[in-house]
Amino acid sequence: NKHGSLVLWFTGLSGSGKSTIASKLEEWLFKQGIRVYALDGDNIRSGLNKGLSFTREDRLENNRRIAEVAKLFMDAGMVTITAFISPLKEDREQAREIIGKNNFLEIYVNTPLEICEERDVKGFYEKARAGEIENFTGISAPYEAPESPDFEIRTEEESVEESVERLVKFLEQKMKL
Ligand code: GGZ
Repeated sequence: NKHGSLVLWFTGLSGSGKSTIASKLEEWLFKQGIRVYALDGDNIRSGLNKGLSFTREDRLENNRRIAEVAKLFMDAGMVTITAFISPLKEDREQAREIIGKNNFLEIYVNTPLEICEERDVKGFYEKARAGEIENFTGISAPYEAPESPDFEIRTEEESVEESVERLVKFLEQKMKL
């Protein structure tokens, strides 16, 4: 792999910790002088993908556009991190195909639904249980866990710092940072 030609595709439930870990990793890489950019809901769903809902069809389209944008950043020489639920295998397979399997690493943030629901940082799970949010992943819409992710993080078992440290070691092997 050419240095930097890589997409780290995070997947996991809402509230699993994807964005937190992704942004800490981004910060670490940036401080090392590595060109890196992270895509997440804040810069994609609020802009380019404004208008897409959470139906199956729109999620697939959301993830398709994210993969295309990630590919552009990758082509521009950045280590590119994406942090979206990307709930179905179909979503991740589509991304892998767009980006190219040699440049795509699937990072599974494996936080069980019970824990995400217990934390309920944004109060979405409570609302989803009450029927106030439709198609909520884990409650009223499916999440298919990756079967063989390139890297797995269990947030109940380690801290954000530990996860990032382990990820960095993994990346060092993968891309000779
Ligand atoms: C799941 C939803 C929903 C529904 C709004 N289902 O915790 P958050 O707030 O910040 O992360 C969730 C985010 C998920 O958007 P993605 O683009 O990552 O999803 S996907 O890949 O499936 O397209 C949550 C918020 O949006 N949110 N409604 N119904 N998450």
